[in-house]
Amino acid sequence: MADFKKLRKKMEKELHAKRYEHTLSVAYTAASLAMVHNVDTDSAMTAGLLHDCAKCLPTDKLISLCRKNDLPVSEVELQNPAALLHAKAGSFLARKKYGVTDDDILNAIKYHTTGRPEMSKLEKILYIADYIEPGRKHAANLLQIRKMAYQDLDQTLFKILEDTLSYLLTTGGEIDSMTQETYDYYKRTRS
Ligand code: DGI
Ligand code: FE
Ligand code: FE
Repeated sequence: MADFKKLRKKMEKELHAKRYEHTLSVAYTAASLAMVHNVDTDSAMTAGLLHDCAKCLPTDKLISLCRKNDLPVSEVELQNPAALLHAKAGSFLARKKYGVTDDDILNAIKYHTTGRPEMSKLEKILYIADYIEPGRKHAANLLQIRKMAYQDLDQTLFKILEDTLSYLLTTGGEIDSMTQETYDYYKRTRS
């Protein structure tokens, strides 16, 4: 079993207080979703604890970390590094700095902001937990989405993607090609 106490201490040092609190909330929300949807709770806790581990790096560090380690950076990611690059960089650090070897956990971290087509259950759980954790207050339809999350992962994922895209459209945020691809894929395949 992963040493959650150690990981928690490391994240407490690495993150600002509010981001650390969000991290704990995501970890426990992901674990509760894992219990309901028959996914390994240790993996969900680990993914939750580490998902934003690169979120508090300054932008220049974030970009240089990606460049130095040959992580591909798109133009949209470069324009929105705090929002988009922390997931990719976080997955890299989870492996290199925090010793995670499980690819499912690493992918859950890597795609927690944009999602991707054909997500695993763990990937969906982290993506959803990040959106619904109790500290989140402002997103549209939160009450409905929180209930849905404990019943149907795919339906919830699609609803969040839909709301995220319409939020980005109203705020003029640039849409990452992976966010769009994920939305298109789940729109096409949804039952
Ligand atoms: O790191 P968190 O704040 O906990 O949450 P997150 O990693 O899910 O997302 C960070 C932000 O990225 C959030 O405000 C939603 C936004 N986002 C998701 N997809 C896209 C995006 N922002 C842009 N510009 N483009 C996207 O495609
Ligand atoms: Fe994040
Ligand atoms: Fe987060």
